[in-house]
Amino acid sequence: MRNIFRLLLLATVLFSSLGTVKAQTTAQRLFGRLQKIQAKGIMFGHQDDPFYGLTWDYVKGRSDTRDLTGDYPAVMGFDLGGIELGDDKDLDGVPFRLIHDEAVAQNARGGVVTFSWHPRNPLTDGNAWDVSDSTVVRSILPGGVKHEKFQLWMKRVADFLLTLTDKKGNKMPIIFRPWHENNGSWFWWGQKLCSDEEFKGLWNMLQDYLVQRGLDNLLFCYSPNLDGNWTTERFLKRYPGDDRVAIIGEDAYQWGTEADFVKQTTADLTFIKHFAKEHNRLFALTECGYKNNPDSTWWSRVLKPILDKFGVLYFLPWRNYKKEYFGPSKDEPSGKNFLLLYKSKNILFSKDIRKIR
Ligand code: BMA
Repeated sequence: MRNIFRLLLLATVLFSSLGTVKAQTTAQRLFGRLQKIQAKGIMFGHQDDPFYGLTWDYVKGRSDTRDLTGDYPAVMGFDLGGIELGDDKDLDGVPFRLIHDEAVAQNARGGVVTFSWHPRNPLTDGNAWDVSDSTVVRSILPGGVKHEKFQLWMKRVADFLLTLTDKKGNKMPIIFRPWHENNGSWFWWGQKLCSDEEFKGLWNMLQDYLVQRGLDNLLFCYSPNLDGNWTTERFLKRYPGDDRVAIIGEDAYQWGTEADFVKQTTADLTFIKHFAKEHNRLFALTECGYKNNPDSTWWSRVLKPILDKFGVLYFLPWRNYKKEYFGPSKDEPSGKNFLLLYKSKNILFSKDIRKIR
């Protein structure tokens, strides 16, 4: 009798867990996969990696990361800035057709894809950095003068994201990272440009719209900028909520001294790691780098200890634009030093994660 009960119990547990697996969305599956990856190590990511590098532009299959290490980044970052206007190219001149193709290719090779969005200013028609007016967010929320206009902008984002499918036609998993660096005041959605309530309204309006368009493949990432002084109270003021955010990011560049960078990044990641653990979220260095890297030992001496100390999910140096590059390359002095990271067992590239499903 007891055995029958045990069997029944087992069957119920099995059945319900299978049911859960089946009901999982693409985004939830990605979350599970990322948890497994994080247990293995730290993914290297790079913005705009397959489009251009320090000495080349638009050579199919080429990548500064691959030229240097022999492998593609585990994570590739792309931007949607410009899609809202129906442009053919993003704000950095990359054709959306290519962004589509490379995002699909990265997914097909078992890599991870993340999208940010630097939309233009819907009120002034300036760019994302136009902070001349502090009523922009209000103007696009329900009842605002630009609400209708912004609906169209969101529609164009959704239309593009819906084209990103795997070869079976299923929507591919994407880490979506809107309204980044919102604790700074250099984007029209920044700290001094809207109230806490307006910011949350903005976040929710976009997220709800995309979900309602059937985009259940987006894992939302909330990524403020380097702060150095987070408190839970202040962080929660604009945090959209555990039901809305899967990954907490940190954009942390070394703009000033090495000591400041290490101190502030350490303080922030101490806070974020603790917060993420308590809230069962993942956390990552969603943007990072040292512009035109003047320190040929920066990767292994400055950044690597921080990565190791906190075990972030990934770190993503920004693009290798010739005038302003952040990622590694064989054509610049710190490239050799980056190879130490490549050779480290815990730093993961494309081939290291493709079998982790
Ligand atoms: C910034 C710079 C800009 C670029 C923007 C969006 O950090 O790299 O040149 O337009 O990111 O990629």
